[in-house]
Amino acid sequence: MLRSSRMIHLSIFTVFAAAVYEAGAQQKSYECHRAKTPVRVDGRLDDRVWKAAAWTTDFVDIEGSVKPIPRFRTRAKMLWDDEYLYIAAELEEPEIKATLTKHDSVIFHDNDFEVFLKPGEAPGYFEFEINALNTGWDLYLNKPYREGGKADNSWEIPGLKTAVAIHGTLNDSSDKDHGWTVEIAFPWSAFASRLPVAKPEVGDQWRVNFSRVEWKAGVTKEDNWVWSPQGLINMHVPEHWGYLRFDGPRTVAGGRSGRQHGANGLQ
Ligand SMILES: [Ca+2]
Ligand SMILES: [Ca+2]
Ligand SMILES: [Ca+2]
Repeated sequence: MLRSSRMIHLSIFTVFAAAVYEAGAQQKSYECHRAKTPVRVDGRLDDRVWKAAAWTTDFVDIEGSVKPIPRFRTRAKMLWDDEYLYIAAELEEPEIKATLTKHDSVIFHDNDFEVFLKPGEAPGYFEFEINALNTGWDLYLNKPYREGGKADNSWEIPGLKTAVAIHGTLNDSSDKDHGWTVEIAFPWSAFASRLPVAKPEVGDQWRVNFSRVEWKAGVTKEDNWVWSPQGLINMHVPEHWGYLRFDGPRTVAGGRSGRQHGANGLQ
């Protein structure tokens, strides 16, 4: 009895989520090129190899186009090589703030940047959150919460490299900041303690999404801005994430050498 009512509940949720999703969302995809040189993980996005990588589209509200465009611009880039999956993020922010300094804190209690990665068909996936103090929270979900999944904070990433650059002043509201930039290098060995994940090959495809939690003074509910809109206020629906497509090195064709994607950003 209990079990069937729970299943009905789940199927209602699924139908509801699908309907909302159709109304507000459109999945994104990103061609992730092999990096010709390693990324220097210092938080600054001025590496030559980043300049040749495309920006994602600007982040939108988690519910999609049914909600207003976010107040501040957020976008990301990805690269990969034999050692790492590299992620760069740029978060426009007039007042950069962060308080949490303990690893595996609930980082979204601060303004944050979040990465969600699902490497294969197995239901498990990985989440990483970071704040402007470069404090990280790595966790594994064996399946989505709505299916009874549990957060496993004991997932750790030996060899992880992260850095944040502050373009302005941190925790000083007397001025107006430009924003913060993030670099993350996930070693391919990061996932093996939970799922049999191998280094990808050209042509492989993972699911990925990025989220930014932004708090506004005097408002108790946070904003959630994401790359690939979820269609509902829930990041834990991996089937709504975007696609990460692993490609070879970026080739220059038709005299498009040095072509820039998007306006110059925070470096
Ligand atoms: Ca750098
Ligand atoms: Ca952890
Ligand atoms: Ca400031």
